[in-house]
Amino acid sequence: MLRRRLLIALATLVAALTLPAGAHAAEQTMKFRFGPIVVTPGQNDILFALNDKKPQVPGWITSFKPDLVYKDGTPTRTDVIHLHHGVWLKNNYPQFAAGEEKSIIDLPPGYGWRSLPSDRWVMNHMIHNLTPNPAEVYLTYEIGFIPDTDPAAAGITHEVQTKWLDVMGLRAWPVFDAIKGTGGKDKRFTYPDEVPGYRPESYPFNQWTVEQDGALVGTVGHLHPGGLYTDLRVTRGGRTVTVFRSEAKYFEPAGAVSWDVALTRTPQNWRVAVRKGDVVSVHATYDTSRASWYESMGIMPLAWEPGGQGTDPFASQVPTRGKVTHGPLKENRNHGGGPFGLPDPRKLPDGRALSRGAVKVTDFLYEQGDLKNIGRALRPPTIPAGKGLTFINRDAAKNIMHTITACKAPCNRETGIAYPLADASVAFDSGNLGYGPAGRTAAKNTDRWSTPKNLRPGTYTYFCRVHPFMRGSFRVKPRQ
Ligand SMILES: [Cu+2]
Repeated sequence: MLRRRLLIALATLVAALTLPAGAHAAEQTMKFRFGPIVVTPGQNDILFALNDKKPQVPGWITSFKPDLVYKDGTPTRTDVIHLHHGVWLKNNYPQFAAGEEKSIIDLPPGYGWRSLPSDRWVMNHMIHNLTPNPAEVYLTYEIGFIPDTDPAAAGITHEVQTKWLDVMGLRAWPVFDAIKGTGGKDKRFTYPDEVPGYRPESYPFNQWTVEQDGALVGTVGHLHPGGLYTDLRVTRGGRTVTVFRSEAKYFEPAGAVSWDVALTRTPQNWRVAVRKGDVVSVHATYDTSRASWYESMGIMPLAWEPGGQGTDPFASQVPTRGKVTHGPLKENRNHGGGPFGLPDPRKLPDGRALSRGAVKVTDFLYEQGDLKNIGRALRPPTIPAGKGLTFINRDAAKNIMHTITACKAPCNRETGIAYPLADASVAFDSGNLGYGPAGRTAAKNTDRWSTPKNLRPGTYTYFCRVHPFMRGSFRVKPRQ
């Protein structure tokens, strides 16, 4: 009798060791491909489309791994076409998201997102084509999935939901600018904390007031180049603690200036207990010592378990640091910045005087002062100090946007993911000149822009943020 009991106990122990409760031992990897998506050269719109590429039986999603590829499965080079962002919406709320950092999400054992065939999925994407050539691409994603019919489904005892935390709130185009030199002495600009006049009580967009007791189960940040980290904080009764910092670890040799980066995610044992009435907030910090970062983002989607258990962050320390979700990616290897053979515009003679008139932008070329022009059109057009130089984007009629963005002279080196940068000592930026659907676009909804009138005499170099191979210059002359 005793021997039999011992055997049962041993057998139970062995079972427990080989198949811990809730392990994802039985999960299937489901691969989905959304597309083809035709990306036009100036495309900078946010597109929404119904998405039936999802599990077709009831079950649990335990992990998510995104990518952006051509038809043959090769990832698109980041300096050619990049995934500005993709958001997988479920029943009108974001469930998963990805940017060019391509973070991999993986829930702890025993946790899952519920997935039902009746769920309505919508794909929201913004894919950025940095060249004048249209292309067809696909968004791919691998989902770890346990169908209800699998005995392992019984091991999922914690249902999580996604809670979207964005420094700008939930909106289609949640961006802010981090301008070179702002952010105090350390030249690190934190949004929204360092926005002049910021007060938490009058800026609710980056906050979530918890509706019921529960546990935060996991998160990873989303930042753009220049981003250093996103912080997740919990405020209760006037006290605030940071419960996680998702750090951008740059593989990029030039530092915090490109998409060659991975972000850290929460450790698998991270559980933060929050109470009804707690305020959870997200904050994004960018390095402004080297360049300006226009249209930046700061997002921290949370896996959240209503009613779940965790560590009270006001009573004991929770781990605030984690590990990156992947290593360097091959598609990021074209860094740019090498010699390229374009002229140094500071050494060119004056071009046309343009105190009246404008520089037209046609077929991806700045008509006066483009570094790829030949003859007189290559020379920097001039304006007298006190005047602005007007640019008109003629390509806007073809739904192609361009920008005029200051970069440090000579701004004539090879294009790559880390070059050119908006790194001029005098920063200016036109925004995206062109037209787009209201509220779902980066467009300024105008085709023209003038440079600031207070530029000192000298030669100014600029590039197009949408198509970084586009470079130009102009010259401010002293008043006679
Ligand atoms: Cu452009």
